[in-house]
Amino acid sequence: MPNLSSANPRAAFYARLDQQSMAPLWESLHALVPPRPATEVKPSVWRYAQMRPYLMEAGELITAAEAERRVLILENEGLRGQAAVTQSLYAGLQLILPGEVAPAHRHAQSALRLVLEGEGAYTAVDGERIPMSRGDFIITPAHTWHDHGHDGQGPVVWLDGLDIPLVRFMGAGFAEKASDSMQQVTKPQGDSLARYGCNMVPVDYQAAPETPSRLCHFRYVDTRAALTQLLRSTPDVHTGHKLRFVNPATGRSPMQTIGTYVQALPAGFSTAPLRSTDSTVYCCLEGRGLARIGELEVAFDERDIFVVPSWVTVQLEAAVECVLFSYSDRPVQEALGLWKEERS
Ligand code: GTQ
Repeated sequence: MPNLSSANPRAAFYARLDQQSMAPLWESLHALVPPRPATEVKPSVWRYAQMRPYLMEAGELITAAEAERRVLILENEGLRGQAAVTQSLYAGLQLILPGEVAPAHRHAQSALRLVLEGEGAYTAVDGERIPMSRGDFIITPAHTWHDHGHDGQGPVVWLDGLDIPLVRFMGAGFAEKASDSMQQVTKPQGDSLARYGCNMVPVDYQAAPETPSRLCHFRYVDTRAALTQLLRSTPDVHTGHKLRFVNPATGRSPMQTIGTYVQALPAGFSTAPLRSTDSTVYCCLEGRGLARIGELEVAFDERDIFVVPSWVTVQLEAAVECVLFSYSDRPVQEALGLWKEERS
């Protein structure tokens, strides 16, 4: 046996440090404090036409009740095994079939649903059933009771976006199942939209800045009407016509941990290069085009989902008029003074 300690005194020292659960910073300093964001997230795309048959197969193998949530997770190839689509966020496709119930539960994780296919399903949030139509964006804020059901015809599919990796990182997750699988309906349909979603709030309502949104339903009819109007004006060079969703009572993100956005791009429009520190998940709601994500060129079509990693330059080209929904951890980064963007 060579005498390790005299041949390589540092290696021997490192081995002894390892025994003490310690490590020398100087071997990893530049990886730990990189000159620019060095994310493991890979630019990636999931095509709806390719995913849909798997989802329908899942529908034959397990019921929503048995699964609790019948979801296929979209895993970033740089983060396999972590149920993560970016470092901080999760994405999945959820299927519910007529007559099914995904039973009521609540958790610390915030969730968004973006309805991609079908009609007649609902998400019940804190006693109010929110009907799901294609393109609708629905949130279940942290700790709110929610179940999903379907009284209509045909499969309903939506994109789930949650802050599962972030909450896991923080070690802050709690979850609880309700004793009844369906919540008691305590409010008429449309109640929260009327109270909080029409440029008004109840007369004595005061929302603290961190209060989760009481408006949980952002209807595509309303979103699309706004975008249709914006499409008559000049688009921003870098973002086209891009809006962020807000809790109307505070002007802040409807969820503290997930920022949500929608943008319209006129036919033939190309955005100028942009990069930002928030890895972002995009879902094409209308149209088709090309996303240049760093070196990668991703053709996208309706319902396709793609990821732009932190600090990788993105350019979007609309072959026809496009509407893109997106979500990221930007509100978290902003709250912590970390968010940066560069427009070229
Ligand atoms: O619908 O409550 O995709 O709790 C993952 C975890 C959906 C949900 C997911 C969840 C849900």
